Amino acid sequence: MSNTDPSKDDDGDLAVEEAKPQLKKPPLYKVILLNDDFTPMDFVVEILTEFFNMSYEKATQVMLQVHYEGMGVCGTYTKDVAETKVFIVNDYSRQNHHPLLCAMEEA
Ligand code: TYC
Repeated sequence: MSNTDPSKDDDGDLAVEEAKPQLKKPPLYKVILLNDDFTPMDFVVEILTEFFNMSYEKATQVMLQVHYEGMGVCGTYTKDVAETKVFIVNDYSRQNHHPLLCAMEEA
């Protein structure tokens, strides 16, 4: 009888099982904008075109989604890039005295 099960290997040698590859994709994060009653629509469109490389049309669509539905996704990034985008957008909004809130959540 042939013996192919390594755990029943009885020849006195050490049975070595091949390790599974440990290559996991890094988690991704959605960068989101939240609605408020005070930030001008034009400013939100500027944020989306300048910091998220959207066309004027796409930026207007996303801005209106945030305005009517409460939140919208600006893009999906690795953790470091998402954190940097959130920081830059919130910093730029405060510099311009707008309460616009940008945040991130795991995708
Ligand atoms: N609701 C704002 C207004 O009526 C516009 C707005 C849109 C604000 C998107 C924030 O993330 C936002 N001026």
